[in-house]
Amino acid sequence: MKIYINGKFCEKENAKVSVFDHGLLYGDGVFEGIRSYNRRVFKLKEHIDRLFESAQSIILKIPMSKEQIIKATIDTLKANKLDNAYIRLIVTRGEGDLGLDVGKCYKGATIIIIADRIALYPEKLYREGLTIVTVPTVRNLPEALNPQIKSLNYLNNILAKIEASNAGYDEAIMLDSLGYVAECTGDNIFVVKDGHLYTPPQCMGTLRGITRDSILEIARKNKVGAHEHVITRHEVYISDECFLTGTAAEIIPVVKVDGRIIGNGKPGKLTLSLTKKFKELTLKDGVKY
Ligand code: PXG
Repeated sequence: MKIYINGKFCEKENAKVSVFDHGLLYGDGVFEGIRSYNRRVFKLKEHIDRLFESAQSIILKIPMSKEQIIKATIDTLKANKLDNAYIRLIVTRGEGDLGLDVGKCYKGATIIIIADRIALYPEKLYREGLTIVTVPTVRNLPEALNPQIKSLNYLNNILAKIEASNAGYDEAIMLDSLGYVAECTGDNIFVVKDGHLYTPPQCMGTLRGITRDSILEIARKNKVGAHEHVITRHEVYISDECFLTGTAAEIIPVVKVDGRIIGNGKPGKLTLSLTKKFKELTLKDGVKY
């Protein structure tokens, strides 16, 4: 496996960054998770735009243009001869002295691109559906660390994931500080009620997921009512269908929430038809390499 680090490719065993990198010391940096299907990178522009927005928000200068990052991503896919891949793009504040002052990172940002395969959940869960549980850890407050920033500090989500696992569930529902449903630990959440689709708006605790936006677009194109609306736990419990979306997870059905069976306890009809349409889109859309 060839890993891209600051303009050079190295083998996995040699792909190392300094212990003084502020990405490690402080979680100071940003990232994207991107997928390619059949030699096409899905929503590449959207991911690169979001990477630069995350960087802008934390005043991190990426020492490459968007076009250069896109080329480096494609080069990494080609170097690894991967037709279908999960791409992890990481930009850290870089190597520096100890201390929070970003001025100590005298070498500039570290840019890493990994292209590999990924299976976020076992295959069985895509067929049978996930069980999810509301956890005590609430999603980061936007006025503290805005969830729109895909920062290298994922402790908020990791704690929620641990709580879900400890409770014997596959995934966690994280609430925002007002008690509304925000998202899961690495996925957005959707519910279906009376043929309409609902997902939380991007304010408060919800990342504006790129898969989420694709699903909203597919639904609207197919004349399904698709709404970005605050959702309470009650509305999840009484939904006809529920599913999660994310680049890594793609679309995965949910069949049990906080002990309540959703619908008939099986992946829902609209969930399955949106999954099919999403798969079709991934095969014909995207930047060819
Ligand atoms: N919410 C959060 C908190 C995420 O991190 C999503 C939703 C889905 O967004 P997209 O744009 O992918 O549809 C994410 C996605 C990884 C990794 O290790 C990345 C994510 C989730 C889980 C793992 O690269 N990000």
